[in-house]
Amino acid sequence: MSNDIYPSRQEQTASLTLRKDPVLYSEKTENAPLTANLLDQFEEQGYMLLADLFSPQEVATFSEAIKMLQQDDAVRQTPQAVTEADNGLLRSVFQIHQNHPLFANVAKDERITDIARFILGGDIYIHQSRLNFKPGLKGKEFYWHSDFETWHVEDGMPRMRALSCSIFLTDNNAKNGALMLMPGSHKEYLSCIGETPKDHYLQSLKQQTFGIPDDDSLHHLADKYGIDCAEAKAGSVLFFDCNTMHGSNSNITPDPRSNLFFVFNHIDNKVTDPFCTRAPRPEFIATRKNITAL
Ligand code: 6CS
Ligand code: FE
Repeated sequence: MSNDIYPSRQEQTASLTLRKDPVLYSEKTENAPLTANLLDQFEEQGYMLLADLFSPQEVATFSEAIKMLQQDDAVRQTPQAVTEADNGLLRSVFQIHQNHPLFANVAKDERITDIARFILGGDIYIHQSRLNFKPGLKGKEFYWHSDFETWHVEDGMPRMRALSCSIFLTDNNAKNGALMLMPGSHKEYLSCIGETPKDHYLQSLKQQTFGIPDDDSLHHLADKYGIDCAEAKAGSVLFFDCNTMHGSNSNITPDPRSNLFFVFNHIDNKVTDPFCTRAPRPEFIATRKNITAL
């Protein structure tokens, strides 16, 4: 691919190269919406966890809304819904910032957008939004990956200037499948082996088998950076860089784990043609047409 500074899924061997983009796109001044300590954390580890950003009342409202979605058979029939391969339970619902008034408002909430704008250094829009459900006893894992690798290859996101904001709708802990992250892994780019299959998203959003790191590279990264677990109460918010290596275990505890995700991308980093030979993924997974700055 021409002009591809982050090639992946093109070779038979994996390669680890240095990140070519900043992590923090603003100066750490006194006017920053976060303390220098938190900004350092984000820059060095590739994530930060902010406890109790949303109140218990707000979390209760969100929980009511997700219960309705989970109980609604019509939701499961929409293209935006991703169900588990084996039990048909709802795994994710995409594009909720467009299709759900309550969550559309959360997407614009300045408690999160001010932070995203600061880290990414200017105007932002939503590249992707989704709810991820991991119901008690039945919730399935998300295998290790860098989001940027997928967004670059399959969506055509040119540079690392995006981040995920995960709002915890239930308590997240090591037992119920909280997100695990490798602190510092965002500073290196790991290319993956193998080509992208046609209509890959129909499979990958249920269980990803292409665009995942090879075993040797994961051993290497885990030895080098270690693995942290984002444990916090409902209402807390995890911000993580688009290239931080992360994944999560299944949930065999009785307690559900539900999280709301917004992916903010800088307005100058809009997606182009994908960096693979496949057609772009649908708008409900990767915003291409409906780009409005928040
Ligand atoms: O393919 C994607 O865009 C998504 N897949 C994963 C496993 N994480 C990020 C994103 O939702
Ligand atoms: Fe991810």
